[in-house]
Amino acid sequence: RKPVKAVKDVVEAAAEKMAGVLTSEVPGAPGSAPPTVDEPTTPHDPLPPKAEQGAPEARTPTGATTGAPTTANGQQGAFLTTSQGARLRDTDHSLKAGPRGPVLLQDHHLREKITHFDHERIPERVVHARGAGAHGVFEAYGTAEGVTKAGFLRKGRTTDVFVRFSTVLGSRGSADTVRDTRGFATKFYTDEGTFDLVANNIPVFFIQDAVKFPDVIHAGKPHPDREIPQAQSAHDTFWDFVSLHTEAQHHTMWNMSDRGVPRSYRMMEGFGVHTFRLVNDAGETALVKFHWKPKLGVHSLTWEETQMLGGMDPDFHRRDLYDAIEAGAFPEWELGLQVFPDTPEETFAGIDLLDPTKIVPEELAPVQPVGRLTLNRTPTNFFAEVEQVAFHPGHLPPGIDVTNDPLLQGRLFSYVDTQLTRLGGPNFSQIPVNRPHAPVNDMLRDGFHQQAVHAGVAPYRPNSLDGGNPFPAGDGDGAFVDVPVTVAEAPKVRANPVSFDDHFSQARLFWLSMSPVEKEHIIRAYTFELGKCHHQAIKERQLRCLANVDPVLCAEVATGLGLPAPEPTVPLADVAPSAALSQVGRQWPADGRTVGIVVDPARLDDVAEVRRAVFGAGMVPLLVAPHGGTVGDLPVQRTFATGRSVEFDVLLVAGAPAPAPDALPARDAKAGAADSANVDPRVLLMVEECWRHAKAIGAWGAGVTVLRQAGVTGTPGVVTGDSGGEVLAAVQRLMAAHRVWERFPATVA
Ligand code: HDE
Repeated sequence: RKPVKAVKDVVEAAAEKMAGVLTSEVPGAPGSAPPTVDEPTTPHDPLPPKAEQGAPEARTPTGATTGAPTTANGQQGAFLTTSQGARLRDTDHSLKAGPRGPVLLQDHHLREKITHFDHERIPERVVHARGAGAHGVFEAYGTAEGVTKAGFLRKGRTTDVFVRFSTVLGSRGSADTVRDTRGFATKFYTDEGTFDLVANNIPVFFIQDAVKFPDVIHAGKPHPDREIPQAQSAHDTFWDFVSLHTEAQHHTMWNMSDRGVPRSYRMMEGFGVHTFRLVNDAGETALVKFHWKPKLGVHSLTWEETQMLGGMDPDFHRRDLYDAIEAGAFPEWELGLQVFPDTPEETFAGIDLLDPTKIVPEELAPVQPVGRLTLNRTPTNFFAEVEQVAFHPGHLPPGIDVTNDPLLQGRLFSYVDTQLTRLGGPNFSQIPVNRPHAPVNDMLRDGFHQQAVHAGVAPYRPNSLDGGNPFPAGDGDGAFVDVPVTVAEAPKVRANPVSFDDHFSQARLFWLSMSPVEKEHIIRAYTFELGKCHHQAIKERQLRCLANVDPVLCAEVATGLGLPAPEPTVPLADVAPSAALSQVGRQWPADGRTVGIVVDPARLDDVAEVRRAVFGAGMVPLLVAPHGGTVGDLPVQRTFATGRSVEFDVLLVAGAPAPAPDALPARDAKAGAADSANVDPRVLLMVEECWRHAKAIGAWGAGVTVLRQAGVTGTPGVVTGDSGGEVLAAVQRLMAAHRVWERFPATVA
C-alpha cells in the first residue's frame, strides 16, 4: 500500500507537468471562471408543477394518503441537476484527462445523459401513430339524464377531458393532411372513473369482426418489401383487400369523399361507431350511438391542397389546432346521442345496430345534444401527454355499457394489450395524463415503473389483516354494474348474422346523399387511388364493387382509368338519401380561420384597420410581405418565401408589391409582358391557387390590379372595392359557406 504522501506527490507532479496546458484560459480548467454565455432566457424560479405533472398519490388500502410527495416529475429548483438531484456546473464538456482527452469512463453525468437519450423513443402506436392532443372541459346539458345514470352527464356538471386526434395509417412523423380516417379519442376524467370515447371521424368501419383488424391494417400500411407508400391508401394492397372484403366498401366510400381530407381537426365530426348500451337510475336500458358535432361545421381541404401541404406544412392540422387554442378560438363540439329502444333484435328501422358498417341516418333518429366539449389548453409536454395517453373503449363509468358488436368486443381486448408494450409494463395508468381523477384503490401491485408506494400488507380479498379494506361498493355506492343482458342460447360458431351480408346499400346511400361537387371529388379520388395501383385485376375488381353502388360513379371512374364499366352483380339498393351527410349548403361561423393579407410595404392603405377587424371577428390575420420584420409598425408573419396559399382560408390583396430580389423570374416577364413583371410572381401564384381552391379573394386599391393580372376579376367569390373594410365584410359573408363552390366543375348531377 502506497503511503498517502506518495499519492499526493504523484498528483502534484502531474499538475506541474500539465501547468502549461491547464491554463485558466481553457474553459472548465481548474480555477478558471465558468464560461459566460448569453442565457437564452433569464433564469427564473420554475413554474409550480401542474397537477397532472405530479406522481400518483400513494394511498393506503383505506384510501388515506401516505404523504409521499406527489410532485416528483416536474422540474424543481433553479439549477440543472442529475436525475438524482446533484447540481451540475457543466453539461457541455465530458470529463477528460486534459482538454485533449481521452474521456473518462467515470463521467457519470455523461453516461447518464447519453443513456437516457438512447432510450428516449418508445414504440409508436401500431395504428393512429400520428396525432395531436389538447386538454379541455366537457359541460353536460342534463338532457341525457333520462337514459343514463352517468354522473358526468347530469345537468351543469363539468368534467376535465383530454382529446387526441390522429390519422390511422401513417407513422408518427407522417404528414397530417393525407387521405385517411381520423381518430378522435376523448378521455373524460369523471369522478366515477374515467370514460374513454375512442371515436373516429367516420361513422362506420372497414370490417365487421375484430379478427380481421390485422388484415385490413396490413393491407393499408406500406408494402412489406420496400416500405412504401407512407400514410397512403393509394396502393395495390389496400385496394386488393377492400375489393375482396366488400363489407369495407362503405367505409372506403367515406374515405374517398371529402371526409377523408379534413380542413382541420376542429371541423370534423366524431362517431363512436359501435352501438353502446346506456342504463338509467331505474335500471332501464337504451341503445345509443355517440356523435360529436363541431361548432364550426364539417369542412375539408381540396385534394390539391392536401398534396401541397404534405410538403409545405406536414404539421398543418397540429399547427391549426394549437394556433386556434393559443389565439383563444377554442374548438368546440356538442356531444349528441342517437337513441334506440333496446329490443331483443337490436335493430332500428331494419338496420342492424350491431353491424359497424352501418349508420342510422339522422333523418330516422335525430342526434340529440347532451353536452358541450371545449378544448382550451395545449399540452405542456407533447411526449408526456399526447404520446403517452392510453385510451381504452372498456374504460366506462356506471351508466354506459358495451354491446355485442363483434368489432367492439375485439377492441376491448386490444387496447391494454398494445399499451403493455408501448408504455413498457402494466402501470401506465399511473402516468399523469392517464391518472383517473376519481380516487383509485385497486389491488394491482408492483410491475415495471410502479410509482405508488402502497401501504398495507393485504392486497387481496377477503382479508382480515388490513381490516377488510378495500371494500366492494354496495347498493347506492355508485358502483359499475354490468347490464345483465341475456345471452342467447346458441351453438358456438364462427359466423356473422345474415344481416351483415348487405355490403352495398349504405355505400349507395352515402353516394346519393352527396351534392354534385362532393360527387365529383369522390369520382376523382377513386380515379386517383386506383390509378396508382399497378395490378389491372385489382382495378377491375374494385370497379365491379362500384357497379353495385352506382352505375354513374362506376362509369366515371372507369373512364378515368381507361377501362370498361362492368354491370352490377346485385340489384341496386332502393335507399333514401340523407341530407345530413352532405357538407355543402349550410352557413357556419369562421372562428379561428386564417386570413392572408398581401401587402405592399410602400402602400399600406387600410391594412392596419383590416387587420384589427379580422382579429375582432375572431379570425387570425397573417400579413404577407416581400420581407420579414415589420411593415410600417405592423408585424410581418409570412414573406413571399415562407408563405403559401394553402395556409389561408381566404386571401386579401392590399397592394401590388413589385418582385422582391429573391423572386424567380416569371414566365410572362421573360416573354416581355411588362404588366406581370410589375408584381412579384409569388403573389400571382397565391391568387391563382386560392382561386383554384375555391377560396374567397378580395382586393382594394392597387391590389385590384393584381387580381386583374391573375385574370380572376369578375368571377364568383372575387370581391373588389374601394376600401379594405368593405371588401373584408363581403369576403366574410362568403366564408360562411367555407368555399365558393360555384368555382368547382361538377360533371355529375
Ligand atoms: Fe382502434 N386501436 N382498433 N379503432 N383506435 C388503437 O390502441 C383496434 C377501431 C381508435 O389516440 C390501438 O393504444 C382494433 C374503431 C382510435 O391513442 C389498438 C380494432 C375505432 C385510436 C387499436 C380497432 C377505433 C385507436 C393502437 C378493430 C373507432 C387512437 C394504439 C376491432 C370507433 C387512440 C392504441 C389514441 C388505437 C385496436 C378499430 C378508434 C391497436 C383491434 C372501429 C381513435 O389497440
